[in-house]
Amino acid sequence: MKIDVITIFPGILEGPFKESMIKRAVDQGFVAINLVDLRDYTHDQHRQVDDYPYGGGYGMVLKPEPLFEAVEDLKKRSGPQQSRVILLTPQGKRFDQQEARKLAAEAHLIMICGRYEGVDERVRTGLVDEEISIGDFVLTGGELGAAAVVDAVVRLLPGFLAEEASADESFTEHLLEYPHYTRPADYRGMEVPPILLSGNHGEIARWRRKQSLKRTKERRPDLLKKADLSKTDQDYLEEL
Ligand code: 9D3
Repeated sequence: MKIDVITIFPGILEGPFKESMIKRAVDQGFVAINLVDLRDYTHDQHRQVDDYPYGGGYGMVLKPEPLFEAVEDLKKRSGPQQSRVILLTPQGKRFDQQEARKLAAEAHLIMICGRYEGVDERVRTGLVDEEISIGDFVLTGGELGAAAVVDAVVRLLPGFLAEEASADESFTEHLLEYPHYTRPADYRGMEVPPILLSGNHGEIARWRRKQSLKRTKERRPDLLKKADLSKTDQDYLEEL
């Protein structure tokens, strides 16, 4: 997979992609992540990427020409494979795991990070395939949105995550995690639940499932509607 991220602040994204899991995915060749400075696609002396809004009003708008030229150039460079162009914007569809799975199946993503008051409308209508928001809060630009989306997508690339981890994930999807413990068994009087020390793997699995269900009901009851629940699961939720 190839991911191009178009931004006027490539520095914001240099850190996130050069650490930990994403670095490993890049080093192992699962993905190539390319930070593209939008100013490299300007032609004027001031490398101007934004301008005043027609009709007046507050703030600046990203100009269409550098964005069109950048996307056209990146598509040409990536060759015959299909490219999906994504604009990170507060007006986009809320990003979720289902969307991450869809994007992980693409060969080439071009992500455009919005800034200022927004982008010229012709970019949305004539260049962008899909608009994504990462949630209902206000960021200063799309860069951290792009970082979140890239992170969620790259960990899903085939072969990257351990098989057992992804199998586990499909089983527990739409449920919150059970509590985790490691040594010591007693830390300042806070003890690990004895069941986890019992060695009884059947009992442990049942306890963990119940904890997941309980936690989800308490904190994210909205998720339970989507979860794949057995009769035993449903009986336990009734009991709570
Ligand atoms: C103060 C400007 N706002 C007027 C109502 C609109 C606005 C434009 C651009 C608000 C924020 C931004 C910058 N944010 C993003 O580009 C962004 C974002 C976000 O703010 N929240 C969640 N997801 C995303 S993805 C891109």
